[in-house]
Amino acid sequence: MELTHSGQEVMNPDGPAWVEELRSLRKGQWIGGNIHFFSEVDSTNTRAREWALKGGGEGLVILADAQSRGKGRLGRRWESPPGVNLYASVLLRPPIPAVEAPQITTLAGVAAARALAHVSGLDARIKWPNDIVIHGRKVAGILAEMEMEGDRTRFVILGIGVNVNWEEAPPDLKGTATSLRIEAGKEFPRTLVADAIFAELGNAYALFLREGLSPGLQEAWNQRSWVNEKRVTALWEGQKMEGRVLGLDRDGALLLRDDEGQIRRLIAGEISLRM
Ligand code: BT5
Repeated sequence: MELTHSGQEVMNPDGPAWVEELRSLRKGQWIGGNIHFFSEVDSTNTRAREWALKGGGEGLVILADAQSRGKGRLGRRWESPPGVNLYASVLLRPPIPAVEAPQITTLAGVAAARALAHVSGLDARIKWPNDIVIHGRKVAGILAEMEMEGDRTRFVILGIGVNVNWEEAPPDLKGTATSLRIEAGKEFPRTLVADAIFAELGNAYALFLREGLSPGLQEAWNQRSWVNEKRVTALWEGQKMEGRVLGLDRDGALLLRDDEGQIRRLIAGEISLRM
């Protein structure tokens, strides 16, 4: 569905019943204890960044019913129709070096996959680096945008989009996108999906702050990975390589064994499965 950008941003201080319910579930909690809701916004990440620059506190959430310019990575678009899905951005202020900030995507992947599996009973998995897939199709995407201060992380805006009750994906995404509803054949309350994601995120983030990308978190990621053991083509900075995925290493890089038996580390980029 294409949303026409009205040029108007509709801030809704109370929000519909599902948002009110979410607020009461998250009351006093780290992630989502403070939720700003918009019926329509350009991008929750953009709004969250503005709050961050104005001194917003850690755990602040910007939530929207629809986005007119939902963002994916590298200038891509995130389809964000009203009334069905979840679009949320969480403000985090981890006291970590900037080089470690990409690890936030790793912990968010674990949290989102766990939450979606828990709520739906479906086998939600992480497709490196930032997709959550069910039966190989994308049900959620993560966009972590960070702001640096010297070599430290000033803040991270963690955006999560989940296709919850989409009846069907638009034609161009039909083969690659799905929703909880499509996979389970029933609707799910957005309140519960959001609550589960914020709760899992709080747990994974707390562990990360204590121990960094610990063996426990690495193991949790590997267990939920969709790509481990699979043959993939990886693209990074115009370079292409093929190999079998071994899993995530201690720094959050993906390890591949290429056809010559060499172990390669991928720290960014895209992978696609080879059938
Ligand atoms: C992502 O980018 O997967 C990150 C998506 C993050 C969206 C959230 S919503 C809340 C917050 N506010 C924002 O503005 N963004 C975040 P990437 O890996 O670049 O994937 C984008 C690609 O996924 C597109 O080029 C499409 O092919 C596909 N796509 C677009 N919309 C989709 C959807 N709703 N479901 C599944 N796939 C989609």
